[in-house]
Amino acid sequence: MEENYQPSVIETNAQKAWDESGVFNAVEDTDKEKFYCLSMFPYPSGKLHMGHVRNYTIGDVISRYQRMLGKNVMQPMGWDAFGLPAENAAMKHGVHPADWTYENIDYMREQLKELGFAYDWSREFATCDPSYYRWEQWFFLRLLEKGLVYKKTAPVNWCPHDATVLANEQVIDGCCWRCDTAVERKEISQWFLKITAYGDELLKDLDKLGDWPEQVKTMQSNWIGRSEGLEMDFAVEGMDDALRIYTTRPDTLMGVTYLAVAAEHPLAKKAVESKPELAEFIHECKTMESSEAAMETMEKRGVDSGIVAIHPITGEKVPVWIANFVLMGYGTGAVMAVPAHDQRDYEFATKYNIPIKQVIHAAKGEDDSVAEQAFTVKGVLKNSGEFNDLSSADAFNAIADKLESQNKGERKTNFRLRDWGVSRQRYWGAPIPVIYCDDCGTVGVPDEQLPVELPKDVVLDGTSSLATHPTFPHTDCPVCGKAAKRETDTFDTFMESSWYFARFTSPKSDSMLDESAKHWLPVDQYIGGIEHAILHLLYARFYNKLLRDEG
Ligand code: ANZ
Ligand code: ZN
Repeated sequence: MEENYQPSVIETNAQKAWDESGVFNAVEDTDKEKFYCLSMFPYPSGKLHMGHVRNYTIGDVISRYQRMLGKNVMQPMGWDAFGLPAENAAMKHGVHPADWTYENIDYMREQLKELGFAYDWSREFATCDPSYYRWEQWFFLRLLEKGLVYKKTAPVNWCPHDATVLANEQVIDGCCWRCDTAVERKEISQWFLKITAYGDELLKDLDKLGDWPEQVKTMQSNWIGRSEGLEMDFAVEGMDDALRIYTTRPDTLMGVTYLAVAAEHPLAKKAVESKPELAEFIHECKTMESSEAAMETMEKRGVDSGIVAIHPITGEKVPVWIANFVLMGYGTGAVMAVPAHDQRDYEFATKYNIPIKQVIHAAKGEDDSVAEQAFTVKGVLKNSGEFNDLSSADAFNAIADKLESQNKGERKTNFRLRDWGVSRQRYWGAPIPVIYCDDCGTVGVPDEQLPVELPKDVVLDGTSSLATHPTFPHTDCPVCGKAAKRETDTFDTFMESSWYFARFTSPKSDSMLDESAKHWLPVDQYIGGIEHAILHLLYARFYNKLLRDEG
């Protein structure tokens, strides 16, 4: 026996013995309570950093503790292996993204082994393995059949010089990272997953997550952002179609002094026909940053469209403005503006000299003046004719009932949550398994042709993608056999990380998941960073429900 502890000798020997005996390989055992301990799998960036060591040590300590309690512990490890850094490294060092990725995996696996973590390495996989992403493609096709995925145009960052789409990380101060050309917003057709169809359930089921940190549940709840309101129609002078708006405060209806529509709203396009000078403002809005953070702080601007709407109760004329603070992607892309009771509408009205009409007063005599700012809390109605003296809550119902009975509106629940855009115009990702045929339209790749493998022979110069590959886009239509085109977008890498937790239960299965999933799921303890509180954990919860509904 050595006098001093010699890690390189003792640990190497112990780790070799663990490896050979597979001591940490989890075997299903119905006599013991199972414990599935999962640490967020790493992106194989090159080498472990101390953040990894910290996170994985916590997971390993918990696993050890649970094992000592007599439980049958499963602690797997794998690699979140698709994504942009591999393409950047490929360009910088002239190595193929696949080679770069798998080399990094080999290196980092050794590091994790040297740290002595008790992983079940027999379950290891990388998400860039075709044997993994084929099931992601297969599952996407099931969702396509169910109508839970669809295509629509959405804006991307576009470099006109390189003629390429840029990821957000590739836009530096509004310019292309490669050539410094000003980046434009361009609308292209992309795939979406209908997460909004599960919005109610994702919100409600937060209550079932007893052990999740409150902070995470609150963040998810705010992100989902459920709101109950009313859609209502304002007739438009000289037009057949009414303008439909969405409001959460129908009680303020009698205080409306203007309407506002998004620059992309059809009515804005109509307005340009008779007022060409509006075109410039509309164009400016389109190139503007549309992130929510930017929306909050930017200067509120607008132009009077010249179009006049009719108030559904008083019959008064109400001007329609085009405003940069109205988002086309939320509600109906049009709002009724009540400057007395909404701060944004207030600032806008003050700036453009639009009247401010107060219709809500404080219930208990607090200061409810609108001389300097909007009065935004609920209260009692005044200046509202037949609705005077009702509380905001009662007025909501009275006004909703009245408009519903006249077919001028309907109650509507909205979510701040948007459908999940999963298309990426990048090379290093899982191909989206769809074929476009001139005669048959959009056709899913038949199951027996999966996986649609990512071709390896690409030249990576920062502008290339599957779309510029010499052969990949060309195929035959699976329905009629004529020449057809493949989809050349790849999946957002969150698609892989949304279900890897389940695949670890059946890593070698020749179906997406097998009976083992029933044994090991749910994950009993998940360990990772708070930066994943919303997107990753919300997508994973969504996928869990999708998997359930697919049986
Ligand atoms: C009139 C009103 C009066 C409003 C008032 C608020 C206060 P949440 O809770 O997030 O659903 N809105 C509706 N669609 C919009 C869009 N596409 N872009 C920007 N704003 C939009 O917010 C709903 C409220 O946000 C709606 O209720 C609408 O303004 C605005 F005293 O209508 B409100
Ligand atoms: Zn066809």
